[in-house]
Amino acid sequence: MLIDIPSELEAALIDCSLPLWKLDGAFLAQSTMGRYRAELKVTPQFEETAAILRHSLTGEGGGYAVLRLGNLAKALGVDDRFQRLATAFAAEVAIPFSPFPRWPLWKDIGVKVDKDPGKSSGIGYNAFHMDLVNGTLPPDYTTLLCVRPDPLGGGPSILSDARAAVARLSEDSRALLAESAYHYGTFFDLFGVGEEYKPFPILDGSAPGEGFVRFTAKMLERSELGQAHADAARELAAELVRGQVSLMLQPGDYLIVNQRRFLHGREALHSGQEAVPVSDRRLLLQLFLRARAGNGSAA
Ligand SMILES: O=C(O)CCC(=O)C(=O)O
Ligand SMILES: [Fe+2]
Repeated sequence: MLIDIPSELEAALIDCSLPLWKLDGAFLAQSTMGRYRAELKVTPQFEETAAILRHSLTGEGGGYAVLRLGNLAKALGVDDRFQRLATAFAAEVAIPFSPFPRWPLWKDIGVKVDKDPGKSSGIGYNAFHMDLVNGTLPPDYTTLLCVRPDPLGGGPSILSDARAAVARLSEDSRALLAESAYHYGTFFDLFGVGEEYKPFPILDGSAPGEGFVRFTAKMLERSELGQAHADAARELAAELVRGQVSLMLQPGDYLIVNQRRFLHGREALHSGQEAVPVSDRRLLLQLFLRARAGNGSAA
């Protein structure tokens, strides 16, 4: 769902200046969230906009949202003040945190022509996945703030309803996906996402909206899997593609994905990235969110 910021709210947000944020370990400090909330709740239509955002992420049939902050990005530039506003909107959904202790709260995803093309910051097709898939407690939300789209016009984001894709599979395939037969990637030096989960089941029997469809199509190429389990995972990957929506993030667009409902990925960037100066290439900023206690898994 695309969410526009009402123009009176935009005007008020351009005038308001949020303080620097503080971290409490890996998490955005409670004091910062309180301060941001106090500053923003008095702006016109902020509460309504935040409620629409939460509903589009956790309401019936929901699971992702694009908050269109492009006018704010234009007015403020995409540096600190703008990032504080995006952080404040994120904090209306759940608690911002960084699983990577050595990196700042927001992590750059640029474009690297020599990286594995199918991984984060690579130039190729980034297949359907959830972020931090191999932690026992992946982030409830992953969020991507678009600073610059691909100047050559490639790289639309792709999203797919994971439960809906699973529901279209045969019972036999679902039974295979429920076995602890899957693994992906390495796990070290991570905060706030539990322990390494290896091997893991893709389906854990949890109710819709709880638990995760713990999946990354990247494991089809990069992990050794048994034949039958790999085939079932390939069927799921195909169903995710069948059900996908794709959208091109514009400057200032803020994509928020409820990882308990939707999986995400990205189509390949346009060919010819080598010729684009690094400072002109596509740039996203990534932030993860943990649902507040008591909100259970849903919000
Ligand atoms: O580049 C993108 O749009 C998506 C990147 C992504 O999903 C990731 O780095 O986890
Ligand atoms: Fe991702």
